[in-house]
Amino acid sequence: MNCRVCGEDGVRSFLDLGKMPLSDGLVRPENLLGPEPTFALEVAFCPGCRMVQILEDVAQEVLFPEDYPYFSSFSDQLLAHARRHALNLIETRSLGSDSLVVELASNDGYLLQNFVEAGVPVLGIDPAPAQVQAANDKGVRSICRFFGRELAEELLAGGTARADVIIANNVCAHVPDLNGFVAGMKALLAPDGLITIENPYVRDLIDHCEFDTIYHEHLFYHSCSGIERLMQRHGLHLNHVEYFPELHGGTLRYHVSHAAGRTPELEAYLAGEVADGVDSFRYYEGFAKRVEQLRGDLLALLSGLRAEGRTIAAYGAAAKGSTMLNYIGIGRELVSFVVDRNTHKQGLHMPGTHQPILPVEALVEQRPDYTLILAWNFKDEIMRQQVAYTEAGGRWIVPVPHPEVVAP
Ligand code: DWN
Ligand code: ZN
Repeated sequence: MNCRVCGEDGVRSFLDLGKMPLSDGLVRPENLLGPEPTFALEVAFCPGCRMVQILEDVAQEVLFPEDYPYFSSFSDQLLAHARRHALNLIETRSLGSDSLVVELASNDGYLLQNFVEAGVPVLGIDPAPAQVQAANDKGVRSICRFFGRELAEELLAGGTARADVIIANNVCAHVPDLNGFVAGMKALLAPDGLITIENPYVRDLIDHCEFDTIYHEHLFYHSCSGIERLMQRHGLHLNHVEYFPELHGGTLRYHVSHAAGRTPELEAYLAGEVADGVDSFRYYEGFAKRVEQLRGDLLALLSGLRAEGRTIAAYGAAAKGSTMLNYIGIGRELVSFVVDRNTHKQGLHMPGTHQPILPVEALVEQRPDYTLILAWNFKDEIMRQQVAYTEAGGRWIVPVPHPEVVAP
């Protein structure tokens, strides 16, 4: 296959998860017996531009349907992280009433609301109607569109000013035409503007065996080496990088602008990736074996508990949770239900394995002996919330980097 970014044909596969259902394709009760589409899920490395990417294409309209269930505001940790970023940008970029901040994949206004509060004009862009409605309801001006070169040109032609700040969190993994997306950012960015891009760090995915973060929504898995080449391709420059180990299993925030220049932090990350081979295939080639080991270990742990007559539930109807349940083969005979705080997900069923998604209160009401944390990236926030469950004798299982029962 040719690389999605640079077009070279040297792309090399390093993990094949087989045919998987769509991770956010939660199933309505009335559809449980109906057909459920599955798609090949295989991930590869491009030696040309260093981009890690999946090989299968699923139409954006299928991945992000009208009832796309993900709302960012259901995580306190994420809301706090977003607020810190917004307040820091307002101060360091001297943003005010004559500025413009644009967020791509702005979801329900979870981040832009902080700029609105400070009187800084914003524009949110997101293709999910319910999330855009929720954003506008809270006073965050948002439009329901997929972003790309065309929309950038349309906005500029329609009189939108070039943006002082463009924020793109957890979206540069999701866009098939990544080149068009970056070209759109370049066109929309003011001459002295700043782009900040946040994505889970592919190095953490490999180092901590976070294979479940691989699903069809995530076409790309980013590194400094890949992002720098991608930006150079469009006449932009990667200038700086920040690391957030607690966010989504390890997240990098990339700082990009029209101006050249690298901070010492970025130099260190780039040098580290070369020194450890993150920019070459050898870093990825042993990963499949480690995923198989995790699969065996988790199945043995869960099956052993069930053989002892223990009951097991799961926490977090996360997209990664679907990959975990379906790839490991965790059916309802092992894990009977999943709880989630997101009211849009409650009453639906997990893709493929079909566990019902219940309100979080079910943990205390039904008191499963163990609960597998599928949203392990928020495990501390979740365990802090659910003290009543552990005080009643409940125990947590965390699946990555190694499946284990963790003390509360
Ligand atoms: O790119 C993406 C990644 C970064 O985040 C998108 N695919 C959306 C999302 O993927 P995900 O669905 O795997 O993400 P989360 O945010 O890890 O999912 C957490 C789930 O857990 C959500 O359904 C909300 C739920 N939750 C909860 O029930 N109680 C979360 C928290 C923090 C809680 O306290
Ligand atoms: Zn490439």
